[in-house]
Amino acid sequence: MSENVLRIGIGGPVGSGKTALTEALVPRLLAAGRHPAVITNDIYTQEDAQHVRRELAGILDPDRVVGVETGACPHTAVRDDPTMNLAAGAEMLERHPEVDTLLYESGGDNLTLTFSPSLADVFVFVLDTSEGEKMPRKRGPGITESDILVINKIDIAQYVRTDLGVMESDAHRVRDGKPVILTNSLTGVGVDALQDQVLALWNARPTALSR
Ligand SMILES: Nc1nc2c(ncn2[C@@H]2O[C@H](COP(=O)(O)OP(=O)(O)OP(=O)(O)O)[C@@H](O)[C@H]2O)c(=O)[nH]1
Ligand SMILES: [Mg+2]
Repeated sequence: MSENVLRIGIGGPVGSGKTALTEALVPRLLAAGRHPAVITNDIYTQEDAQHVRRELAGILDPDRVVGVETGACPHTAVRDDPTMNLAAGAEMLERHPEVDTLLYESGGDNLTLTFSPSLADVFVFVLDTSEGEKMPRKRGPGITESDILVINKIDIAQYVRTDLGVMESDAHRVRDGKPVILTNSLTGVGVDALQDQVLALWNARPTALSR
């Protein structure tokens, strides 16, 4: 895999908004002059890949969206043995050599999920406000160690009695200064900031020249 292909891993609990965030990021990446492709993971179906193709119709070539059916525990496929996902990424780049950004969405999973560094350069973990304001305090490697923690669905915090201020400050506390970004994936609030942060981390990576 070329060192010049940015691979973004998007993980997090079931339903937190990983697909919605992916769909919000792609048009922004295109506007920034990048050439993205999307690889979704679901255990038994192509549900998320179909959603992305539908949602991005006319924006992203449907052939640049692939669904990996993991058939088993979804975090295994992005953490312990990412072979299927590495192969899906390699096939995508073979079919579309212009692609310079791969977005990997993991299957929804629990707090133990992480991305293998062999699969993702930037690991984004997505929580949402409806999971409760206690989530950052529950920790887990996605929350504490991901490159960027997203707190999504900020628009509904008020309806589920989540104090966003508490959730955000707890998130900062457990992450020792690593970035935390608040988003509404459906309206795009916070998604520009997320893209900026992803690209800043990517641009600051050690390259072959500096190693
Ligand atoms: N109000 C609100 N709803 C959201 C937001 N982001 C996503 N949703 C909704 O939340 C539901 C789940 O979103 P998805 O993007 O499918 O979540 P996911 O994390 O990809 O789900 P899995 O892949 O099944 O784990 C959908 O009905 C979305 O429309 C948000 O920021 N605000
Ligand atoms: Mg999804």
